[in-house]
Amino acid sequence: MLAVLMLTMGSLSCATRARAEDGYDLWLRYRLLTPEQVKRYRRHASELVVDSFTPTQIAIRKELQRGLSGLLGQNLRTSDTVTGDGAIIVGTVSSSFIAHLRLDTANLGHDGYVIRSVVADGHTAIAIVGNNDTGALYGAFHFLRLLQTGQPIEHLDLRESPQIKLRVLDHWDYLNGKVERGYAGASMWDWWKLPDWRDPRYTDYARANASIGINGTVLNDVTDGATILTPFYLEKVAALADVFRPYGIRVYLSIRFSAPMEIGGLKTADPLDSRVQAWWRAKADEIYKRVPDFGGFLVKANSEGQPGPKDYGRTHADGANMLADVLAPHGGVVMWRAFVYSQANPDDRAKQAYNEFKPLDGHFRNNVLLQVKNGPIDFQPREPFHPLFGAMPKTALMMEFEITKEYLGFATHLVYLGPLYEEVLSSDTMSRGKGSTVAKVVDGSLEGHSLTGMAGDANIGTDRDWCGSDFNQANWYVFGRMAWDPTQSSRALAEDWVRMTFTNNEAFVKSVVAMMMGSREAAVDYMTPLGLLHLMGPGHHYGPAPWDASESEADWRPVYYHRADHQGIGFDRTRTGSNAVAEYAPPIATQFNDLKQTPDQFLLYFHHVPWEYRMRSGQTLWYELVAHYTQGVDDVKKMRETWRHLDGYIDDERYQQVATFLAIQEKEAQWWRDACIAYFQSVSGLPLPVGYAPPLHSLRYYESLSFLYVPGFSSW
Ligand code: GCW
Repeated sequence: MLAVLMLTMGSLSCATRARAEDGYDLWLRYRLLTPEQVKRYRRHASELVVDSFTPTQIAIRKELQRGLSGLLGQNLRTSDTVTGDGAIIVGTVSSSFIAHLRLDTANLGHDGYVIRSVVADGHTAIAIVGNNDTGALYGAFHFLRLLQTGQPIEHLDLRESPQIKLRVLDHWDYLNGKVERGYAGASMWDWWKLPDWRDPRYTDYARANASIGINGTVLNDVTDGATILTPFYLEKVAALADVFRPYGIRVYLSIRFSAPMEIGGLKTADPLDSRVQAWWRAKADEIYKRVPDFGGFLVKANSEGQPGPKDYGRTHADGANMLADVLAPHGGVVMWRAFVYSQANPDDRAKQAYNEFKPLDGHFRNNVLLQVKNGPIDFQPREPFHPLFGAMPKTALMMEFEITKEYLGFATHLVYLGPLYEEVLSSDTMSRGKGSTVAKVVDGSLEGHSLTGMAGDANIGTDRDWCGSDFNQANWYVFGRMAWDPTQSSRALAEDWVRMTFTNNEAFVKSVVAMMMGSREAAVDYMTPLGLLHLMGPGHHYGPAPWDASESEADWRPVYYHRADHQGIGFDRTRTGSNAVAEYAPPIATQFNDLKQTPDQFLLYFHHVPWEYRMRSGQTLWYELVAHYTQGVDDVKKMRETWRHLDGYIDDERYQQVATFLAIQEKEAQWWRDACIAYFQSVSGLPLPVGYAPPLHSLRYYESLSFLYVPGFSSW
């Protein structure tokens, strides 16, 4: 009888555990560690010593208690003095209790922290000391991470401070609940029930962000309109800000430049008009009354149909500065987007943002950040770094990465973006000689800026797993960690994430990290190899459509970008072409201008190349193109194979979903390869290289596919 009961209990607890593994806990799972680890760590985690009761300190306590009780299976007692060996002491440099430990906390930096093994009142202890409360919170999460990833904690001497000041998620969420380019359900913000109902999910969102150092959130889409600035909504915004504040997260809003007309009854939004200025001043005052630590505004102006200062013959600087002036007295900033191009302008789209903004260098107020996408076009699987990095030394440039996989397979494709971020950040702009990396522009060290920032367009929604898939969580994670320190290795961050999200099992970690690290290159290969880009379906951006010319605007059409004809393929951006190369520092311009020196990965971005051109490999371009497309599909097959061997290492639910998503990815990779090869072959007129399988279907079949209600497309 007892045996039966135990069996039932066993399977029950198994079932409960399995049910809980729905991805909701992200990388903060805090599941019980192995018995050896528990034994090793428990000696250093017997009590929690705290001496302050600010909301952030309370959050720290809760997190440590939650984390340590989960990981070590024991509840921590809390006290205000050290009573024995193994205390964890948490506080800030300003606490007298901490001062007593005499730690070196000089120059810790805003939000920095130390984690040190110390002797306190004759007992061994670990001190987690922040420069301020938020720093202590970051330190607490770091400490938990050490345990989660199985690190030794016997002799700790860690010191960290963020290299970038504003580490921000941009939500492309509309007040109607939709998320532009969102593949993880609806908007998390339940505007209708706010401000009264504060979904506990908001707190978990804040915890997750704080655990990776994110300290800002833009709540609404850059094209959301002006309604968010009405009192009805500002009250709701204030409620969210209250939830996030203890976690060191400030709220920002996207604003519409024409708001004074839309909700203010004015006839103009001209930034030099005194009534317009007064309207914005009053609006800013009103916001700060409700949200004293409000971060500021994000603005998409004169871009893709949005209103802006140019409607009144003013410059982007006029517009940004007007807003900056009303925010400055409150300590707010303007994040002004450089994603600007105009269909009326026949010039190469890749050049337009540079042409528009470079002359404005030195014209922006010092609380303006110019938010520049990582590449000159639009978050494609691969682009060279944006030429504005390094070209505007007198302006604070912040990086904008896309975390949501608009162009990289939506929710289902496993594409780890760490290598993409790392590739861009480590690119050398050469603007001040060798070593002038994009990371150094963004962290302010190259040009001496103290206002610095990195934004990520979020991939978060109401899906139980937040991001639409387990592996998409890694992209949120790696964004936050890289925004903290843009020189980190995406491999090391992938490893942390795998350990925290799945298991510390070495075989599993090794295989999965390798799979993640290769996944972005695989996607580049099966979608847009050799410097191609923008080959996706119109509007919704789902699937391949290199033939498509249906979009109303030339530079929304794939044919604009690949320029394939009977002779060759690629966009000539050399000095004899559009001369986009000239926007890079001279050594880079010279390199990209020369077909022979251009790396294969950017070849067709900078050059129009004959199909029969001999590549470095000795093969023709046509051969290489087919080979890359095929390689991409083969890589996904290998990813599936890797995953097949990992059955049993983790819970069944997450395992099965990943397995199924990989199957979808393989199907869609094959589709991308076949559709692109079928199309390019119809243009090149060349036979398929020997040994390469023909597309599964005819070109006409691929061209006939059309899709309704694709997720993430706001125009349905
Ligand atoms: O990548 C494109 C997207 C748009 C987006 C725009 C932008 C917010 O397709 O959906 O709009 O960029 O960044 O402004």
